[in-house]
Amino acid sequence: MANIIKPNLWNGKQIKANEESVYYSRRSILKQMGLATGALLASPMIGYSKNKNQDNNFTFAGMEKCYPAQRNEKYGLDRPLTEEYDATHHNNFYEFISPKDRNIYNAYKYVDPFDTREWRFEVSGLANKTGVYFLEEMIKEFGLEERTYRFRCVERWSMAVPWTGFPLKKLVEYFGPKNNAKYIGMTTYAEESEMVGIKNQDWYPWPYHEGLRMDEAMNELAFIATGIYGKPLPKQNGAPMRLIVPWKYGYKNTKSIVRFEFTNKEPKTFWNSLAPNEYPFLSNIDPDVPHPRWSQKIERMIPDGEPRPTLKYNGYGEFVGKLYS
Ligand SMILES: Nc1nc2c(c(=O)[nH]1)N[C@H]1C(S)=C(S)[C@@H](COP(=O)(O)O)O[C@H]1N2
Ligand SMILES: [Mo]
Repeated sequence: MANIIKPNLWNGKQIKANEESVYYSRRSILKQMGLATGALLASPMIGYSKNKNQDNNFTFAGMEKCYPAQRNEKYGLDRPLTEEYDATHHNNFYEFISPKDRNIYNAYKYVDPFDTREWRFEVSGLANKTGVYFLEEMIKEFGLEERTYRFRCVERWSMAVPWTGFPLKKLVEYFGPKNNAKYIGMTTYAEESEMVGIKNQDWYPWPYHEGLRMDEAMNELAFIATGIYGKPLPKQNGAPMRLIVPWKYGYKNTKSIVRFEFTNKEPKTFWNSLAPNEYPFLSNIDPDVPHPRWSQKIERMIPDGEPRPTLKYNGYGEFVGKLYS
């Protein structure tokens, strides 16, 4: 809990791990530490203050030159792209559900307080490199490409969008999982003063958390998106970095990631802990495996609800089928 070292972006990749308190929710960090009260919060560990009067979006010098990134044509679509407006104004992001709004998909209306500047994330567990890292460094290290993927929510709505980002494989290899690392867990930012849904829905097991098997994370399709439609991600789509695994149901696609944890045990997941029989760990898209409360044979494209037959692995069997044989 000692001093915060103001990080120097280009001088050494790693900064003090105790800076994690800067981006974890006060609550969750206290929970992790087993503390009941906020006594510690007066300490300098939250001294890295952000000026709330500025534009609070993730950015860095030169970021505009990264977008739009070149499209990787290997990943084509069988349908037209969803309109940008629809993909960015119909979102599932429980951290931004307002009790005053009857439409739970209106996250875009509530994201302004979400501060994504100088985004950093923690890497922990069974890896050669651990600590706190800046997203800016990762973008510069890995470069960016664009991919068009289909996307399918378990509730049956679907879309087709161009994501910008880098393969998750690059990130995994950069941190170097140890031989006994069999899974990677991912955790979303959680700060109740910035996220109306956390403040008002305290029965959920915040922060949002998900995970993949290591062989899934290393599959060429698994992608960390930093952008959409040739621009940086809007907050409601999971700015500034989120997972995209297009052969799995939407809830596996963790938004606004602040931690990757390499483990030898299957990570617990947010929806699985709420309804284990409805949201299994793998959650691969499959028309022949109904959700306990509805069929998965058909999906409906936003915004008009045009029906399409659901495809096994969302049509990505040639890439991921071998993982499950
Ligand atoms: N942190 C977090 N990540 C999340 C969610 C969420 O509520 N919180 N919702 C998931 C679900 S159910 C879906 S369908 C997708 C929606 O992504 P989109 O809003 O970019 O379309 O995000 C997923 N990632
Ligand atoms: Mo979803």
